[in-house]
Amino acid sequence: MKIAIAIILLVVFSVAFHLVSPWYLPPIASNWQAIDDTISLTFWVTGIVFILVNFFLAYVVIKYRKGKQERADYEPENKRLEIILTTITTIGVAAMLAPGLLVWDQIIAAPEDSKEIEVVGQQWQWSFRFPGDDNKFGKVNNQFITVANPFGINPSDPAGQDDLLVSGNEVHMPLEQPIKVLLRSKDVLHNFTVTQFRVKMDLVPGTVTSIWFKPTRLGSFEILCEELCGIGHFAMRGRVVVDTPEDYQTWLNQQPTFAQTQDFTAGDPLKGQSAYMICATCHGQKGEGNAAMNAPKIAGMAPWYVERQLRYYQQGIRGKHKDDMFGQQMAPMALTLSGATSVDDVAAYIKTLQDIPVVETIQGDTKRGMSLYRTCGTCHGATGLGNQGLNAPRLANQHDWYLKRQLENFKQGIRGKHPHDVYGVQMRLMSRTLRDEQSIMDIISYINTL
Ligand code: HEC
Ligand code: HEC
Ligand SMILES: [Cu+2]
Repeated sequence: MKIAIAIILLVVFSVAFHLVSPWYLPPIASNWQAIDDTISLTFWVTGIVFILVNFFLAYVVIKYRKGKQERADYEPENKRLEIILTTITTIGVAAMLAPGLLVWDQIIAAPEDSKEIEVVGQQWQWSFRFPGDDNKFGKVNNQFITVANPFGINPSDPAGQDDLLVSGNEVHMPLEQPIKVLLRSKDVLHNFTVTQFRVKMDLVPGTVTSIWFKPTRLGSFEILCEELCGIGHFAMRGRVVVDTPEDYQTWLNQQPTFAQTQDFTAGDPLKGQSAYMICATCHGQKGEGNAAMNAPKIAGMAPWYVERQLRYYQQGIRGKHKDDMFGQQMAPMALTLSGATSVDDVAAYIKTLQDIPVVETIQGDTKRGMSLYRTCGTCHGATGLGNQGLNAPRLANQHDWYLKRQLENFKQGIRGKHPHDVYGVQMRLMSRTLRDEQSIMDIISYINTL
């Protein structure tokens, strides 16, 4: 009797839980209602079977309760029962799977008028390529991948010159336009998932996979990598912003073509030198940093990182948070660089500054820090020299009080929380792996040795 009651309660609780559970699909934002329908259908079929079979079991347990001495009949063959059960099961399974085949048929056939967008995955970020005016993607090959050509576009293919390149985890798409995404991986298996679009497809190194959808709702949706692709896997997130066609076109027009990214003219250090005068009041004549002014060392910093931070400060992506006391001092300074090339110029000047050793102020358990740093090294480099390909700046030979503050700021969401801070967000997620103050001290004491 107890068992029968337990089975009935199990069914009642399971059904009730399913009805009130908040963990259900988020509201759909694409044409794939058919996916939701097949999921519901599966729930209905398996749910009905679950309820019937368990109630039947409970019924049998109650009805045929007998004393301890009774023995059950042994009846291994029952042709009639077997035919009935096999037929019902077959119908149930077919009802569950056949509609899925019809949906799959639609999934693999992108409509004629789809726009193609290439999505490139790498440990642990997303980038995107549009075919440009000629509507044709340039040929790519991993052998062409360099820091200056991260997509690996063949420089001698004319079709590639006008390809529009979007690096930095956020892509825009027009509303009500069928999109076919071509998926390519530079290193290991990844998986492109946008829950609200109900799409999910692997990126396989060495081949191009694809999936299509039509965004049906304006908004900003998270791209997740749903393939365990290494230590930073959970930080491999991006965004799709669904725009009106006009907003989309405006955004697209701002993206650089491949030819433009190759036509990179470095800033002019001479012009940068005069702009640097004002920076020197806090960061020092030689860029050595100044603890009294809370200003980090900038000598030895890579131009790409300096440029990005200065633009972040200018655009209010960094240094805007109300608790970011020190960032708020820096932000107006970035705005003094107002000319079209001033940011590049000052970064070029900073590049000419000799690196100077810093003085340690933080003590911790260096050995523990070393094992904690292993994760960090996958992006920032084993010796902390930074990695442009992964957008991770140099950490070695930076003032330790500055590093500590940044880690705390990331942890508290003072830095890296702005919706457009696509690089900071990765670091914000990573900073959470440092549980407490002691871990921060230990890791920094190890970085001091690099
Ligand atoms: C009023 C003092 C002050 C002046 C002047 C100033 N900065 Fe800063 N700067 C700071 C402070 C403080 C920070 C650290 C902010 C933080 O802790 O988040 C900073 C941070 C930076 C960073 C980010 C470093 C990193 O590792 O992320 C860069 C790059 C930078 N400054 C460049 C410049 C340049 C270029 C100029 C001149 C145009 C300049 N700063 C002028 C105070 C100043
Ligand atoms: C997934 C790659 C990745 C990993 C792993 C990673 N970081 Fe970062 N880190 C970044 C990126 C990208 C930035 C630059 C963010 C920006 O541009 O605002 C950054 C910035 C930083 C900064 C700020 C530097 C400055 O000059 O302002 C510090 C400090 C830092 N990371 C420390 C660490 C530590 C410590 C770990 C290990 C717990 C770690 N990072 C792990 C990607 C990573
Ligand atoms: Cu991944």
